[in-house]
Amino acid sequence: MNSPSKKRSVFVFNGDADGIISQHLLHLDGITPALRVTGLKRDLRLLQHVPESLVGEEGLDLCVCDINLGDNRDDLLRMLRNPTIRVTWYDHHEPGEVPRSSRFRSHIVTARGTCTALLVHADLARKGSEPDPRWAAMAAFGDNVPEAADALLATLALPASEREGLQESLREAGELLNYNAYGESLDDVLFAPLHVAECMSAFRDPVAFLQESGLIAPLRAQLHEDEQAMIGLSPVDSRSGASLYALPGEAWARRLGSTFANRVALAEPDRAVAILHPLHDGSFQVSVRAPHGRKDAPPASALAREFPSGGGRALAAGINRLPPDAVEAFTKRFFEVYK
Ligand SMILES: [Mn+2]
Repeated sequence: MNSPSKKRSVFVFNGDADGIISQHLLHLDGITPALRVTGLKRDLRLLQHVPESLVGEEGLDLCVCDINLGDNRDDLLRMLRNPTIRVTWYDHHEPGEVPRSSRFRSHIVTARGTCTALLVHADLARKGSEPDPRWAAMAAFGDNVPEAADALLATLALPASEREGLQESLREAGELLNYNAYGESLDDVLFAPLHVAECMSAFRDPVAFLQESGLIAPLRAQLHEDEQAMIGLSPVDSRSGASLYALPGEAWARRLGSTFANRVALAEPDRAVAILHPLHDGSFQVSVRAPHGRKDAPPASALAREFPSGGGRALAAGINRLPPDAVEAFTKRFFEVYK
């Protein structure tokens, strides 16, 4: 347990399963934050929302979970200039250069197969706390690292039948909380991530949370409905090496857009996939998936970077904002690159 401190704490975290559960583990370990700051998956710069007025004379402990340091570096450096602020950062995204300060502690591991809640869990365990592994397992399922989740659950030494049941409910909950963080604005999601975190704060037992929070059944129903809508989608243009999809401007499509991209990419390993997600201002967010079954395929990130606000990784990349008058140019390049 943390020793009682007069310092105020603020939790800043990604609004998906991993972010919410990471800060919950810190809360269960004895920290009650004066403020929680979170958002949807697409809200990358969360540190800017910590009000300077919170930094009282006793100082401030900032715990940041599952958000990228690189996207928040300016705000972090500004805060570290205040000698009463201490920052602890847990994350698994590529951070870029990490600031050096005696008041900055980072637990950032970018290796595959981990997620932030696993890092928090390990840190607490190392300090002698006994965090419940079922929470971090739920987060790991949500972040799509099921091997790590299974490994954590194996430490519980449950009878096989019981473990399988637990695995299934934690997997579903992790995936549902993750799904709940996707959208363009809070109007798109069933529960604001802040509400999810506040609900969760009352539960020490993850199974009680699943059964009693009232969050899981409505999310399950909405996901089912969204998936029904998704089944009817076909590409607007499909050629031998690539398929292009345009999603409708509806809330379900904003929630399921990236799930859809991954699903199509998995189903068609020899074909590149691009998906246009319409945004409220008339422009498009674009997801690009390179054909993972073709070793010689050009990286999706190279194509994405040909356009402003584009970037990503070799297999999965994107353009944050493609103006409507650039759609034609993008389509042309996409089918040229992936012939
Ligand atoms: Mn994560």
